[in-house]
Amino acid sequence: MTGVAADPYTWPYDGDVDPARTALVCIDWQTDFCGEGGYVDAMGYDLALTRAPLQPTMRVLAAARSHGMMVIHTREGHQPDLSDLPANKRWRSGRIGAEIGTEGPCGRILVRGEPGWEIVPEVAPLPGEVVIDKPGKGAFYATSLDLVLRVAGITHLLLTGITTDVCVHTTMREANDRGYECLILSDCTGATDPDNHRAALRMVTMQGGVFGAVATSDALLAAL
Ligand code: C5J
Repeated sequence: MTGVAADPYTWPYDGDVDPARTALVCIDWQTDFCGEGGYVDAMGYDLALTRAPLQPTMRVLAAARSHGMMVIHTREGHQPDLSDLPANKRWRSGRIGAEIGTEGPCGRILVRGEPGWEIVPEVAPLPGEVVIDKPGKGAFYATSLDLVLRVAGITHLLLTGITTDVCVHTTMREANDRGYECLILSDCTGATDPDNHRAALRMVTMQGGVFGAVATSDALLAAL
């Protein structure tokens, strides 16, 4: 195994990819973000943008599993009584016609246990893989993710998921502040706006890699 050809440096900063210390994090691959009748669909965004990264993510997921890497899945969603839904988040979703907690074609929008909240079958968790349920955008806030990673000896993270500029970016920033060495996979992430996707990736590369580095799935697979 070698380092990954990435921007702005060969990742990771400290040598080669070590599968024992690296986890693949699959962020919010839920019907609500990439499926018909889900939250993103209800808001009127183009599902092709959030579905395009699915195929490359499937390849990376298979490779990570075959190398024995830890795989973490996350889901954004709220308790059925909406007790963990901030009033401003609810109000904002309502003003774009997709109020969290209301009924849609895939059940109640962004509510735990509803069909729309489930991870899509293409990248569904296998038994034994960790699934983190989060009420917010970042996967570290109000979850046990940091503890789970530290107990497993994980220091390096590979990030895939949707959306690049929201939950993936927030999680990458949270992880970076906690000292995790992060690589975001450019074709395994997608946003509801292509310019925001590009900008989010570019932000990572500033200041010598302010949040980590960016690579394609091909570059990662070549290194593995
Ligand atoms: C959003 C997410 N975009 N998973 N959530 O609200 O990025």
